Amino acid sequence: ARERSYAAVDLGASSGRVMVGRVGPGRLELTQAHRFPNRPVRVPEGLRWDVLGLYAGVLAGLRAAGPVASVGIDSWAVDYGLLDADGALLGNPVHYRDPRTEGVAEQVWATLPARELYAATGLQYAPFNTLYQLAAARGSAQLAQARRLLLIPDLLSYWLTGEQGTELTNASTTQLVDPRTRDWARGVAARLDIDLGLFAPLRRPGDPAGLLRAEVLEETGLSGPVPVTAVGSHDTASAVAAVPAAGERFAYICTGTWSLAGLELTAPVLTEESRAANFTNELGLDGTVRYLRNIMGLWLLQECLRAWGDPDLEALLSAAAEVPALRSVVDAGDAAFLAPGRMPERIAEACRASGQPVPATPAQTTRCILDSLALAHRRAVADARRLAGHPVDVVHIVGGGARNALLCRLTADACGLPVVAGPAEAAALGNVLVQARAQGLVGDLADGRRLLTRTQPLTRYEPRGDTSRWDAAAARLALE
Ligand code: LFR
Repeated sequence: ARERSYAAVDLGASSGRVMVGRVGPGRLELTQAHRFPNRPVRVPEGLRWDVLGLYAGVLAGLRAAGPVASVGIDSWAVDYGLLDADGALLGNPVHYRDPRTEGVAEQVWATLPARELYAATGLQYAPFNTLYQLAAARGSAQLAQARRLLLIPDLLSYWLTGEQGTELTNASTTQLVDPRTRDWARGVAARLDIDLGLFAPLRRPGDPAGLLRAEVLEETGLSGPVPVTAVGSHDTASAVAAVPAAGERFAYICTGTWSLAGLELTAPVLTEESRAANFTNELGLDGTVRYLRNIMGLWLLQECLRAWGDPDLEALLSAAAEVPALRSVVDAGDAAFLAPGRMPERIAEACRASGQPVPATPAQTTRCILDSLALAHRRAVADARRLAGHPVDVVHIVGGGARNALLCRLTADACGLPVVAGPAEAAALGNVLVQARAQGLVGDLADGRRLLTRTQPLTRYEPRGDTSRWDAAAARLALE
């Protein structure tokens, strides 16, 4: 039987990992080769990614992975490194939570109204879309010197191979791509005076992205040639590719630092109503559109844990399960929670401002966060269904939050729909599947999903009770 191993580099906002996926007929097995922290660093000029540290982690991971038939890289979206005319990195990539984009969108909209921008790109408003980051950087010494812009996975891929490209699923998060043509939105770039020549040519998931350089082979102990394959390099694109769904009547929630909740569609929804609901049309595999909304996600809890000095999570979640349900909820979609710091206080303030009981203990705050996330999940799934006119029978939760039984159970209850939880390592699995497919070991998206269903442990949560309590809680936030 033909079996091969693939290295999936998956970089998240708080950690990176190199996973090894073993693929063969009826077989898909993932093991972790290496995991390393991703710690953003605050320097006088702002919040930055330690991208050299990440690259070092990738090299260490490839060494630990051992012989592989190919390497694929995915990471969070929108951020980039700038290269000078010699191909050298100019400065540390800016973190999307850096406040430099505050108020920038309004300036952009003065030139290109938000409605037109949405109609042309289908991208939700987020202050950190690459488009706004570039507008914020306008006039900076660094941008003036830049000859090339590479999104984070493309930058690492360049360092591994010496070859440059712009992978499409991640490019779609720049707000410079037209989701109908799946090509650059040249009109948008021209109106905003953004030089598309900064970007390397587009690549599609499955395209070859070069071979590991000789120095990389030496440093990792691998023997070449080892190809790098473009995957869905946006982690959410890889995660959606690994949603173990059958058919089309499903919604998904990719959970981690963010919750990305929505649908897989075959065409973008570019209506004004969709813009008002802040739904995005990011690009997925095989001509699909990831129609979804960004919800603050477990970031709210991660930031609280950091503030509380990292207490034991399991104990905290059991205590949170005992706290009465829906005592107080916050709007987990609110961009007010974007910046790091003082999270327990900010949540308390939001509860006070909406006239609800103020959570007083970590368990109460945790319960407030999980109830609020479930409520935001429910709202996103309901809005997506309505706006896209797409039926949903089941909600898939993939990513790290699939391990959080309380969150999955509350989401099932809030949605009034069954939740299928897993796989937790969806992004890495989607990454592996695209590489295996490029080498003919698996078939199309549906084939990969069948393989996932057969090989990955999944947990099903049936909704309990009716959703009226959730309707009442939503009413408190005056969002529905
Ligand atoms: C999730 C994610 C989201 C994107 C956010 C910022 O990891 O990629 O899809 O909106 O990070 O890049």
